[in-house]
Amino acid sequence: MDRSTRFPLFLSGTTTGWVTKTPPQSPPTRGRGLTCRDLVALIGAWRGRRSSPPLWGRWPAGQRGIGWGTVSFSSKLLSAFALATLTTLPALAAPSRSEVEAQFRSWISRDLAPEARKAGVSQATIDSAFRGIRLNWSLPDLVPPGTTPPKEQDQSQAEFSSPGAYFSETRLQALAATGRMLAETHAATLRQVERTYGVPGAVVLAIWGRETGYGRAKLPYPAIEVLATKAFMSTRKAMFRAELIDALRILQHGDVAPGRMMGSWAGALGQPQFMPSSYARYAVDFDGDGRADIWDSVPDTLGSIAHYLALKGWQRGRDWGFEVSIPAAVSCAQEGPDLAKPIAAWAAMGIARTSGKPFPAHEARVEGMMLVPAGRHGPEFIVTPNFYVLKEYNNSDLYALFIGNLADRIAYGAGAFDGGWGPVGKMRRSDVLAMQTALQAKGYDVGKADGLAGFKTRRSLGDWQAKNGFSPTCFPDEGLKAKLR
Ligand SMILES: [Ca+2]
Repeated sequence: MDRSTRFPLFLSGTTTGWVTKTPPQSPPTRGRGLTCRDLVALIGAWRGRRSSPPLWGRWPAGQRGIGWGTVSFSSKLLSAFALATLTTLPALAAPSRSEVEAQFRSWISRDLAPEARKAGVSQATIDSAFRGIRLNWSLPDLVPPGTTPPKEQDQSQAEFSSPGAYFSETRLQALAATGRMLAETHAATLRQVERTYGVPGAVVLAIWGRETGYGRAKLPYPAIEVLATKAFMSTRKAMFRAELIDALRILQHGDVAPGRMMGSWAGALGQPQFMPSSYARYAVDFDGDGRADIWDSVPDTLGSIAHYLALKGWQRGRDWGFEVSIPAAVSCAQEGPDLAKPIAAWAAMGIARTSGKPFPAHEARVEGMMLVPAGRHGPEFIVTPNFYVLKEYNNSDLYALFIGNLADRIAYGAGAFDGGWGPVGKMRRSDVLAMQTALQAKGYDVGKADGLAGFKTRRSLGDWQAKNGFSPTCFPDEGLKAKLR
């Protein structure tokens, strides 16, 4: 799968609000088992005498809601049916909000509570968790009883633009200034975090800054309110039900009081924005008070972010990547984690750092990957496997680059990338999708054809350009749209 396309990369709104964006831990991470690397990291954590809450593992997702997608009628049949019922039956009104609230109370006691008790949550914890909790009708993607789920929004007419908008210089400079200050304030903790988990303090700070403005952003909602509303009536009930049970287990464990368990509109918790299932695996008590408190403890927040990256495979001692300049004679169609080479081999092709410094000797010996997020229209990189670990926090090339750049600003006083983000013309996602479909018809692998330009789409475009006598740019643009059919 073309991993870089799983989340939209070019939404213009992604740089606004810290806690209103897509949560970093997507459902696919939920079921991941414990690997050898996890065990090594766990042992490392234990050796560092940092207690970790029990690895609860995966809780059965519970009964799934009705699969809306599996019910299909031909529109003719449907309208015939509708006509027949309209003439014979009185219209059924959807229940009122107060009726739905009553159904919600009954669902908590009769449906959810028994499952929570089976998961080890006491009735007293359930009662205190739901005290004063009502449905939050302002959340997105709700499907109240008696209504039909909204149609999936057609994204094809959305604008497809250059990734440059993601890297707001004003915002990056502000985050870097605060980050450098906090690097001094928390220097001792950050040193200990790096010793324990192998993740540089600047990288941990960068994620903390990106997610919640170093804990200064107000977390808008009680987590139980969001998770319960979504488990009761949303387009993804089963996923949120499992997250809600995990959240109740956090309360049962005593790590946080119900009133302090605040999160985002999507149910992501605390300063690192962990979903409850991620909290269960990755949150740590780094200040040693017996509770993994990612709401009010800075050491627990920093330790938990680093622990997350360590278990996802962060390689101690390695950088995230380097901005480079790729000579015109070297094809840009060599991207992807599946085309890794020793960094010395990339250097031998004439690829050099834009800073003018050589690649560090210990990096030159080991593998790196080409990354051209905007093809020849933007900055170019050789990244290390740690870049893909950053993407585990939020599956987007641009997110990982944002974190890497912010970390470099905090650690070394670096600035913006040297390469500018060039214009790619005015296009819509449907235009990119048309190019992807054309490439697929010619036998190229574009990953998921979704109107976004992940690395497989970029390199297949580059290969097609080279084969047809064009100089490869490895990125969709207006000029290519006309040529590639
Ligand atoms: Ca603690």
